[in-house]
Amino acid sequence: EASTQPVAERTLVLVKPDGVRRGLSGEVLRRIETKGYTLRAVELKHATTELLAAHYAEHEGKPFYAPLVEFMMSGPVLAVVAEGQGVIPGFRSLAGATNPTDAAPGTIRGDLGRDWGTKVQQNLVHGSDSAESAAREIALWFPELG
Ligand code: RTP
Ligand code: MG
Repeated sequence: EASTQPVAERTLVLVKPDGVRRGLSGEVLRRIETKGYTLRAVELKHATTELLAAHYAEHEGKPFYAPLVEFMMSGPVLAVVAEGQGVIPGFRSLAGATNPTDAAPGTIRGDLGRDWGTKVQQNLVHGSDSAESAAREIALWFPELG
C-alpha cells in the first residue's frame, strides 16, 4: 500500500537573490538533476520577513542575521524541493563550503561564488543541513506539499 511506503529523502534548496539576479537558477537546477536527484517542486518566490525569521531562526541574534534577512528579501529566490537517496548531504556537497573563498572547485559556490566586494551571505544557494531541517524548511516554503 502506498501509505506504508517510506517517504523519499527530500531537501530544500534555495537559489538566493544573488544567484537569481546573475541568471544561475538554471545552472543550479542542472547540477541537481545531473547528479541524479529529482525535482519535486520549483517556484520563484518573494520571501517575507516572517518566512525568513522562521527559516533562519537558528541564526537569530547573530551579527549577520539582520543583513542576511535583508539580503534574502532583495529579490526573488528560487525555492526547490529535490528528492533522492542521500540528497540532504549530497546537495551540501554540491554547494560547497559556506564561504565561496573556501569552497572547492567543482562545487556551486567554488565555481560560481564571488566573494570579492561582497559578503559571505551572497553565496548563491541554501541547502537543508539535516532531515529535521529539511522537513521544517519544506513545510515553511511549500506548505502545500505537507
Ligand atoms: P545555508 O544555510 O545557506 O545552506 O548555508 P550554510 O549552512 O553553509 O551556512 P549557515 O551557517 O547556516 O549560515 C546561513 C547563511 O548565513 C550567511 N552567513 N553569513 N559570517 C557571516 O557573515 C555569515 N555566516 C553565515 C550565509 O549566507 C550562510 O549561507
Ligand atoms: Mg545552514
